[in-house]
Amino acid sequence: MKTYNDVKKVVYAKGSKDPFTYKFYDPDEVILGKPMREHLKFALSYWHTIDAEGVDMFGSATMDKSFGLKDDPMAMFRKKADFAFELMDKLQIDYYCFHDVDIAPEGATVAESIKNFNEMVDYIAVLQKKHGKKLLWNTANNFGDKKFMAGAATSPNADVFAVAAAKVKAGIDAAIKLGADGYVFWGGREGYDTLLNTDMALELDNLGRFMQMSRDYARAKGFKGAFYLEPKPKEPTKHQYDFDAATCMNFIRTYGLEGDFKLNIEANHATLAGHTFQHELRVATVNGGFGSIDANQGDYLLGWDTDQFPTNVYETMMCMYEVLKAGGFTTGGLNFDAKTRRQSNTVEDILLAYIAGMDAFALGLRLAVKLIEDGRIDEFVKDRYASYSSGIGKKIVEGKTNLQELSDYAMGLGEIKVDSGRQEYLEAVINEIMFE
Ligand code: XUL
Ligand code: CO
Repeated sequence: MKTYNDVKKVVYAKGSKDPFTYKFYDPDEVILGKPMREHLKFALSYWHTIDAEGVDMFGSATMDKSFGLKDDPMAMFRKKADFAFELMDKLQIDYYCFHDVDIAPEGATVAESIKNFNEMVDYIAVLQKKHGKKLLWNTANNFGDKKFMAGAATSPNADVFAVAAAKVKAGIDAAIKLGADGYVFWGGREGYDTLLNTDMALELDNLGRFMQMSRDYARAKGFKGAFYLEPKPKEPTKHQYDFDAATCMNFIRTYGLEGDFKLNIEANHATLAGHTFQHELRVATVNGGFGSIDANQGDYLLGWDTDQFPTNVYETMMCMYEVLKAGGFTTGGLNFDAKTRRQSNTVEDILLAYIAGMDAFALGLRLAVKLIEDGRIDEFVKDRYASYSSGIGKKIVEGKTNLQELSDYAMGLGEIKVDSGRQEYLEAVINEIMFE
């Protein structure tokens, strides 16, 4: 097999046996009037790709991403940034995403950390321009440090709330400087482990205030991008306030954040919440919250967030079906919130993992288009609700009837026959589309 250095650029080569080629992703191929790269808007996740070294609960690092520069953290993070942009070039990835702590070393104080962060933002701004890349979104890691053990905006300690605010302010300043399309809030420890020590009402209101202040600051400074809440039901806290898409939409409305806030839906978070990925995307769309996606997959036999590269084509197809139905991405995209397995510990594995994920989504897009063009599924759903297009059904959806009229109408009905849902037939249609 080739080595990392042998691979200059991963290109589309249908049918090739070279592992370092795309078999389904042809970035400039136009599908439904748009190049694939614009449909898919792939992003590299800095934390998994550039920083994570394979540490797990039971064992130490299996990869070394320090470039031999552990003694000079700023130099190390500059090298990491060079590596990130080199990887994006090789993989033809146009976007990237990061947390503040992913791109710069933390200092002894908050002020020192933010100084390091700002310095690295300037460094990345130059690279971004040179390589022609864009920041899909950034965010603050307000969950890793021990001061965040009881939450950030939902911490019982107001000083922690202030530190979290300072980090988000610096992140928004960076988003503006780098021209980010979005800014993400994932409430890593915004939740609780036991209600015995928790004032839920105050915590939720504080979280709402935190989002309002962030939005107001960003808009006043001219940030035009989208804000996203990223739902996740648990891990690290037992119960997170951003549980799932429906819960987040309720939060957005309760605190008057509509219009500014949408959702960043992650596949593995959906399944942790007991939903399918497709369900979470549909809930986001029907509530006006479709925004961006963290592309990965979990393991149905494991109960945690394994953040695997997505290779399940059924899932990527149904995801892209939802994306197309939602009108495609505007500010959002597909961020690979995914890491190579602990045993896939070479630099070549990073390329192979992205290739696998990108090809799975390219295939998903091609199949979703086929599904839509085939039309049988959409037609079936349309017919299934035909009773709402005329007569009493039409009156119901147009709000032109009432309980009395409906009752009078129902009294005149004889036996009612509800048509078959035809689930098995529809599932067979999907197999036909996928494998014919
Ligand atoms: C954690 C997770 C985060 C967010 C950003 O499960 O998904 O990486 O995407 O903080
Ligand atoms: Co995520």
